[in-house]
Amino acid sequence: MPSPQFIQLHREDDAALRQELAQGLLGQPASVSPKFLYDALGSRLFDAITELPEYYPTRTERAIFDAHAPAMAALVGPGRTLIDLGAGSCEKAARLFPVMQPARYVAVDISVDYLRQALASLQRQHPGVEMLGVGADFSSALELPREAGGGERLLFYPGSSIGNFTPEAALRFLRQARQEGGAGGALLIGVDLVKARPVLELAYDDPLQVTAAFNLNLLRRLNALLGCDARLEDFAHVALFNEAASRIEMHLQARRDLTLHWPGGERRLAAGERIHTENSYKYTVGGFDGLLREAGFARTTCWTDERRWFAVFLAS
Ligand code: AVJ
Repeated sequence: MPSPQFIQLHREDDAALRQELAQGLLGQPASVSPKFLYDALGSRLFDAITELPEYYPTRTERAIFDAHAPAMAALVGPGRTLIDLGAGSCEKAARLFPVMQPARYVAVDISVDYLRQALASLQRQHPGVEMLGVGADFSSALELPREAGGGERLLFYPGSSIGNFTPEAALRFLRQARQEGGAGGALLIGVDLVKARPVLELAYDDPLQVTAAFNLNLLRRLNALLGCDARLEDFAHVALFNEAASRIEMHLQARRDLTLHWPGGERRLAAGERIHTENSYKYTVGGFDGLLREAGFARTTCWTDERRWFAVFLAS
């Protein structure tokens, strides 16, 4: 019985994380990186978000894969090294295995610990596929370890995670993806599309308030990591579609004048002032196709759902 291998690349230490958090809080406007949303509780809250009727991206993307995976596989061909960026539970990639028939599976996520269980059970179901778990943060730079191996690579980046990048950073990321793919490499990527404001805003401000809890959880992380004294009841969840920038923005808005304190610093917030916590960019099919070409991909194919709410691109 083969068993998956694991490696953890350089991990940011606590001092660096504290420094990053303090710098964000002192910014104008104050901000906290969305990467801090995903501790154990935050990851569970995100999983709950994907079950909400208002949060359409996950199920729309799944329907696109269910309908078109055979066509995608026909273009990609079997025997690839499938590199899953932000693998989490590995569930999305696992659904592609029967039709894509990869020779190797490399699951990358921030924490290698999160990958151990998922990969071990996936290995039992697919003993013929070589598996590797990589702990790495590719939010600033996409660099795969040598152990990821050669062979024809298929980079898999579902879920519209690319939406967290500014378009400039997204272009940089896509260029790196093209380089990491090498000659004959391909990228399979999910992208959320521009649509009517009420649909977008409800997806990020649901009536059950799960997204509000997901956002407010950042304050618990600030308190735990930075030793901050934020009170969750002092903040309101705000999600709005910034049409000019084509992005959903999430903020934590102060309900009253207050001051956040932490060892070595403080930040005053007036009532109504916000901490910017996330951007989720929305693309048009033409706009994202242009970005892929600018990044050096010569061939692109795109599949969408009937309402054209979400798109999956295959680029090579
Ligand atoms: C995981 C970045 C794709 O932007 O839709 C969901 C995160 N934030 N609800 C997204 C998120 C609020 C999600 N991504």
